[in-house]
Amino acid sequence: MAELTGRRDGYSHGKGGSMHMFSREKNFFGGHGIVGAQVSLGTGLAFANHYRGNDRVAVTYFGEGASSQGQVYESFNLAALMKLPVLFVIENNKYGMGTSVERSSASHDLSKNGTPWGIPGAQVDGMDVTAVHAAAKAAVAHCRAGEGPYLLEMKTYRYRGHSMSDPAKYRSREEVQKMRSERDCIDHARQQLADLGVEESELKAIDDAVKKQIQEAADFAQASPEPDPAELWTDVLAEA
Ligand SMILES: Cc1ncc(C[n+]2csc(CCOP(=O)(O)OP(=O)(O)O)c2C)c(N)n1
Ligand SMILES: [Mg+2]
Repeated sequence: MAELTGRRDGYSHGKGGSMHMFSREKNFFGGHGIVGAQVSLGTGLAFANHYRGNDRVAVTYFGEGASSQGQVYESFNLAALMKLPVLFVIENNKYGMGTSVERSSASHDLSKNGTPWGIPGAQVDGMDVTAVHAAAKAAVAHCRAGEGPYLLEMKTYRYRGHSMSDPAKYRSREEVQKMRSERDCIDHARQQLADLGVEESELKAIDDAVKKQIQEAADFAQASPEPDPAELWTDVLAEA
């Protein structure tokens, strides 16, 4: 939250914003302002893990819009060629910033986009947390066993535009409302827990704890000062 609001206590000291949420300590290597570029970075991280001989798997997330970018396929080639431990996750929420996947991609089953390189893939109901967990577990096991990359296409949805500059005119209000009322992933998880016998009061306690955590993060961010102008050029370039 501090990074999002450009504060000194943010992960990148408030100078990166949403595109540079980065925590070396948590092995979280952030997003990227260039759509699709995080896929090659994630593949590079997988190469580092492969080279070091550890058992880590790099997970790289990208949208269905990003999935048509050229460097995604350069990354697929290298990952398959070198059998790198990388899990590619396409978050197919049906829309990019200006148009639908049907209008922007000639491929209609994105889980098969790695086929020319022999990268196995699966489509997953991304609105069902248990389905996501099961698919991710199997895919990570594949990567960790030295079998090379794996591709998961998570079928999901986003209720808002990509950003404030996306008026989301590519779909109807009714479509959004229908997804919200019939397919919401949190409502679905709540129902799954209720079916397992979890009490309403326990669900409310989870909700309250989450709200408290978010409020604390927002308060922390707002209490943090903005970066000192003297910091403008620090942490921008690493001399090797
Ligand atoms: C190379 C490049 N082209 C265009 C943009 C502008 N842009 C930012 S996000 C976005 C749409 C991305 O769509 P998708 O990958 O489906 O992501 P979603 O917002 O749906 O998660 C575009 C075109 C960019 N940041 N980088
Ligand atoms: Mg999208």
